[in-house]
Amino acid sequence: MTALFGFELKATDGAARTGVISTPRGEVRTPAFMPVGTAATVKAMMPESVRDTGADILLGNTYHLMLRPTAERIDRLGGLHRFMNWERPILTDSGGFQVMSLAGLRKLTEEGVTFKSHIDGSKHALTPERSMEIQRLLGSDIVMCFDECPALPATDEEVARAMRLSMRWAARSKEAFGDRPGHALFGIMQGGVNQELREESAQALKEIGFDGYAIGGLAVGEGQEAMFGVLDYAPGYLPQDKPRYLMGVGKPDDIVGAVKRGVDMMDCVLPSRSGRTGQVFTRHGQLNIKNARHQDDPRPLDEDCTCPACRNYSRAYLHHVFRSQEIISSMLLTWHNLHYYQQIMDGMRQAIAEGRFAEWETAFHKGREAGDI
Ligand code: PRF
Ligand code: ZN
Repeated sequence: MTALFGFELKATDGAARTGVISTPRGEVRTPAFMPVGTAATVKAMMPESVRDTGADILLGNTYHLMLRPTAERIDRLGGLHRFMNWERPILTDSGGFQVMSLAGLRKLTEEGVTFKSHIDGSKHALTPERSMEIQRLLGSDIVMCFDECPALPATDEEVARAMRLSMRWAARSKEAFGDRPGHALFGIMQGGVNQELREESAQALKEIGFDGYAIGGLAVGEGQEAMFGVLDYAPGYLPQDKPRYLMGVGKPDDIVGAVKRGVDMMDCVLPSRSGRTGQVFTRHGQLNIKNARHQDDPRPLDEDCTCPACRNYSRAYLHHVFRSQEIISSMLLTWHNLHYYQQIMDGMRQAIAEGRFAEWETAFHKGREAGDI
């Protein structure tokens, strides 16, 4: 029988890897960037447009969808893929991280977490078992373990306690997930910036055994240098033959640095959220379209970009629609940012396959030297 879920490593270049994740809903080329579709939509984008930017997979959120419209309703309507008209793979986060960052009045116990909805204040509970059930009802292709990501600043004791709780929850997540051919369950490493705790966490996850392994607990305020410090060793604690997913990262240079250190998948709201606040990422650097210096500028955001915003519109137009709070502003800027992120991923995949990642990285940094453009 052919494997319903699999990962094939195609090439490595230093620690960087390129490969393909296979699922019944299609392939995911790695390194992969997953646009965030929190509330069953990548905000301001049609799903077919998201696909046109080059995305193979989206991220959805247990926390948001369980509150509204509820997992049971999505299940009755045929699952998340049909509900949001995205038939390709979907990875869902497990909810714990969003509870800690968004919900009101939280209470954490060995069993799980109870909290109040940020939408209407209603009371809810999440446990590893309930998170697995919700992600099953959604029809998620890649399910994440239920974990606790401690908020910074945290002591080593606090980070160790959260990591060990997350490892017990990982075992319960695996038990509750059961055997679901065609669906994958990823473990999540915790341990902050402490190398011993990271190693202990990786060991615990490998003993349980997962289809892929995430690195959680980073990009929570420790800074890029500290994050890269952890990524210098953490991917090496994880199995070579399984995908590695760095959660919630990041800026373009974070993504490139993570791939260089052996990460295969990432997600971040930055390209889509920035599109709505006027922040634009290009190969030549960043700009904010609301800045007055764009108001008479007939040039596109990026002369070399093939996205619809760059092919058909001037900076002057984009400045105007942003200032006028026209909906097309969010649409065009989000499209451009997602397209740029996918271009970075494509460039890295090709460079790794051809053994020229270092040269690609040098050119990437050189292109951005101008800073604000
Ligand atoms: N755990 C989960 N989701 C996450 C994180 C985590 O540690 C992070 C940390 N950057 C983002 N999203 N479950
Ligand atoms: Zn563009």
